[in-house]
Amino acid sequence: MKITDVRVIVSSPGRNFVTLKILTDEGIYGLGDATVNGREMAVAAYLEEHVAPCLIGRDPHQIEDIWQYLYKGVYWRKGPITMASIGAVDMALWDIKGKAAGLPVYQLLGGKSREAVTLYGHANGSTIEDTLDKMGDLVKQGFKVVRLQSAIPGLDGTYGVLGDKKDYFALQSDRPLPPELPWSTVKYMNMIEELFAKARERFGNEIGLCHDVHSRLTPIEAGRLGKMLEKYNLLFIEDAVAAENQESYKIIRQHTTAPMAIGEIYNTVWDCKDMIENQWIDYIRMAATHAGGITPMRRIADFSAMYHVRTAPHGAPDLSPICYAAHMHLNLWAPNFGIQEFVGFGTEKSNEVFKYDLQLRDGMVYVGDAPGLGVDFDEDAAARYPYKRSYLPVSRLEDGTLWSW
Ligand code: EZ4
Ligand code: CO
Repeated sequence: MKITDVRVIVSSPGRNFVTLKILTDEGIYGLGDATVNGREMAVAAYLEEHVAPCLIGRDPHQIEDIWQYLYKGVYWRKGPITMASIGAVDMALWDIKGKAAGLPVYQLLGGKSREAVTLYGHANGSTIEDTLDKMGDLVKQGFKVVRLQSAIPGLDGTYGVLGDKKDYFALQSDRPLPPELPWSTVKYMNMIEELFAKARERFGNEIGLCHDVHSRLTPIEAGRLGKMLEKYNLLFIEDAVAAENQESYKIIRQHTTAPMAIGEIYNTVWDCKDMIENQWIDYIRMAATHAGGITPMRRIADFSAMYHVRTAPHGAPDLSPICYAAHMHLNLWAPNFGIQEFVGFGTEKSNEVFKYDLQLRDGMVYVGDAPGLGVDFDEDAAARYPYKRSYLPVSRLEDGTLWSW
């Protein structure tokens, strides 16, 4: 089999997606997701100008060699643009191999370790009561784990809380530049315990709870947060601290037994190797798109398993359904799978473009038996939704200092 064409399609069915389609001389094609939110055209150019020409004529079955060629064979290793480009190629090649073999990708990885994939849903509210009402809706739908985020009194607009807006995309409205949102660690620390205390009061001790801090704290503040929330038994606290310095998590561990999760913006295992092998974290949250595809996600899962770290892949709406499907195959296989983030199966618009064979039942996803990744992409539908420049918000302290988003 030979690769005959490589197409890069940037579309915006609700939000921007960079989709890679690799075609072969046998009529089989594979799909990959290369979306890097806010920097979509950089990945598209990297793929079109620098990667596509190197793929034409190659045997798509040689997934490992092509991965090494695009990683080690390039002077510039790592980084989100490079790794998302490699990630899309890798996903598309696993898709092709599955279709050629007539098997879903989870079978190629080693088969099912479980019947379905457990999800956590998002409850984001403008008050604690509102957040808990939203949690109630998810519990009614059968979710066993819910992530809670609530607006902070005295701060206008808080991470995860979008008011009447559906997503960060809508938040930009007529100003196509990054929206700005305020942050105060003092105000946050003063309110956060009540959210989890009331959640346990109302929903009891069985339901799983998660929380995303979005890298707003220092290590010692995160230690204090962990201690404060320990008695509410969270499944994990996510991104308590940005960890360019991985030793930050050592400090957190010295102060709390609250489980820690991190990884959604990591590009290679080198970003989290110390945290994993020192057992400073409990869940690794990397995404197939941003970590360089299914091949390294599989390696990271195995490496993590040796250190009691479980997988909890990122599931934001800016990962396309192709990445989501890749996660579902990895999640069905990984012996140390923990949980999958879930914010819904796309929007009406994105569902015109992407077709997939996944069923949601009682807070779990059941994966169909279609060969490959089981996703299809309608190029004509995508053409109806052209790229639109967009950014995530930035966050600032109340005095204007730029803070972590
Ligand atoms: O920050 O959607 O865990 N999930 C998240 C998401 C992401 C945004 C951008 O990818 O942190 O809310
Ligand atoms: Co997150």
